[in-house]
Amino acid sequence: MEPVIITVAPVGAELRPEQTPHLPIDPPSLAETARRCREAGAAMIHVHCRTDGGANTADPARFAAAYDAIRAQTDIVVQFTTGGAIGMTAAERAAPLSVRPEMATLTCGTVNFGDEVFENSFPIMRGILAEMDRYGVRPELEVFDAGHLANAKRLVKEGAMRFPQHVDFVLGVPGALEATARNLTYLVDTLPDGCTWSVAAIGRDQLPMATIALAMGGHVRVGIEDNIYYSKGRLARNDELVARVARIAGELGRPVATPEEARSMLGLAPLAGRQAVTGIAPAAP
Ligand code: KMH
Ligand code: ZN
Repeated sequence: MEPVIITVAPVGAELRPEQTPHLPIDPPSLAETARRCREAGAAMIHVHCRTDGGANTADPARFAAAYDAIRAQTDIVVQFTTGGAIGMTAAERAAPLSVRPEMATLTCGTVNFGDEVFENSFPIMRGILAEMDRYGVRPELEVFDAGHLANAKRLVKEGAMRFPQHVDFVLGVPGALEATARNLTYLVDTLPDGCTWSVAAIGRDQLPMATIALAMGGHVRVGIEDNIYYSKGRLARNDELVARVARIAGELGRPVATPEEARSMLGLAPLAGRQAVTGIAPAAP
C-alpha cells in the first residue's frame, strides 16, 4: 500500500487563543508543535501565523520567523496558507509567498464560510498563482466545493498553472460541500490524471473522513485548524490527532510517509540544498 502523507494544520485563522490551550501562536511554539507532530507521523505542516497577541497576521517577517523556527527543529514539509483570514486582501494573503515555502495553498473558488464569504475570484486565483510562479512555490489546491475542480481545470486551460497537482478536499465547511463518502468519491472520480489528493474534514467529520481517505488510498490532513476536539468535550492536541490517524493507517496497512518520501511523492525538491530564510541550517531528519 502507498504511504500516507499526513498533513497537520495546527493553527488556522478562526480559533481564538481562549478556546484552547493547544493553539501555537508564536514561532517557537509552532516549531515545537511541528517537531512533535513530525514524531507522531506528520510529513507536512500547514502554517498560519499569529501575532504574539493571537491575532491573524500575513506579515512575511512573521512567516519567515515561523519557517526558520520550524526548519531548525524538523525536516517536515512546510506549506503556507494563502487563504489567510476572512477580511485580508488578496495582496496580504499572497505576501508570505516571498518567504519561498515549499508549498502554499490555493483555494480554487469562492465559498460561503459560515456567515461570511471566502473570496477566491479568478483574478485572485491568477494573482496568487503568479506570485507562486515568481517565488517557485508549489500549490496545494484546496477544493471546498464541487465546482472548484472545474475552476482549477479552467486555470490550467488558460495557462495559469499545470496539472498534475496535489489536491486537498476540504469538506464540511458550513456553506460548502458536506463531508460525506459519496461526495468524496465523486471528487476523487473527477480528479485529473496524476493528481494526488488528501481530505481535510471539519469538526466531528475529521476522523471518519480521514479513515475513509486512508482506506481509499488518499492522504489526510488533521489538526485543530479543522477540529478542536479529540473526542466529545475533550480538547485535542495537534500531535495526538496526528498520532491517532497514524495508528489507524498502520491498522489499514498504510505506512506513514516521511517528509522526504512526501517530497518525492509530490514532486518537490529534496530538502538538502534548500536555503533557510534567515540563515538557520535545516535540522537533520
Ligand atoms: N481561514 C480561511 C478563510 C487556507 O489556509 O488556505 C482560509 C483557509 C484556507 O484557512
Ligand atoms: Zn488554513
